[in-house]
Amino acid sequence: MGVVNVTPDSFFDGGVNLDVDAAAASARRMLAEGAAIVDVGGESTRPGSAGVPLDVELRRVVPVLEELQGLPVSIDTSKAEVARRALALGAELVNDVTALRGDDEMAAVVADADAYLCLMHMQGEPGTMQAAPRYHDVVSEVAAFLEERLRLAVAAGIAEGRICLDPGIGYGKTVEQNVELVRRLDVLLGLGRPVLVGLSRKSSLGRLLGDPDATTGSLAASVAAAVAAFERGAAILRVHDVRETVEALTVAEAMLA
Ligand code: HH2
Repeated sequence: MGVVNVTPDSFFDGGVNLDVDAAAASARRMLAEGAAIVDVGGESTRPGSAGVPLDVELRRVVPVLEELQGLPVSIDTSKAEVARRALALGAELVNDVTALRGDDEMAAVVADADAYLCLMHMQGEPGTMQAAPRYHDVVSEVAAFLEERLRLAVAAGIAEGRICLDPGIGYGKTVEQNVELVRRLDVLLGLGRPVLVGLSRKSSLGRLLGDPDATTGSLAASVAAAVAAFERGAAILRVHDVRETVEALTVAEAMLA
């Protein structure tokens, strides 16, 4: 899954794809480089972010989605109206980082469209989530949360076979907790759904390399993280650097499968 943020402030590609033509070109390039789908988003949820109003998010993503009609697209949003418009324009998957907690109408929008859905774990809210992440056992708590959200989604009429689960790397978690979630990914796989992991360029990678103030991670660190998550069973890797990740995963798959 290639990342296309139509935002001025995303933590890694902020501003790069704010222009419609640039965003569409990035998406097409990622698909040509081997991405199975591109994840278009109009709101940053990086630590400390405040969110954007509906009209701003729509203004950012709708023209890009219009350009990408006919191509495999995912919409990264927690707003039902954004999801509705995106699905009408051909998006296939709704990537909701709030796991249906952000908008009461989201479940019905996904169910009515028979769309794919990604449910992600987050402790707290983007504005404050990194202040003091707290868990008794991060892996079992994330698994319990995702199991509960999966049940709720299915009860709302979304086909279980259309749902994937995501531990939410960096969303209210320390570096150690993020590492633990990947190391013990088998627990999440035990829920019986494909698991999506997004480690690409995240600050935890820079911090693992020894910079306690890192806000991003390097390309090499991101590729290593994708391979590690793949080896632990992740089915979908959400990445900014598609070509390099596809190359690494192709070799890893040949040797690890
Ligand atoms: N991470 C980001 C955004 N959306 N969605 C899922 N399912 N999983 C993730 O790990 C995930 C996500 C953050 O990355 P990015 O989109 O590059 O940054 P920003 O939120 O600043 O736009």
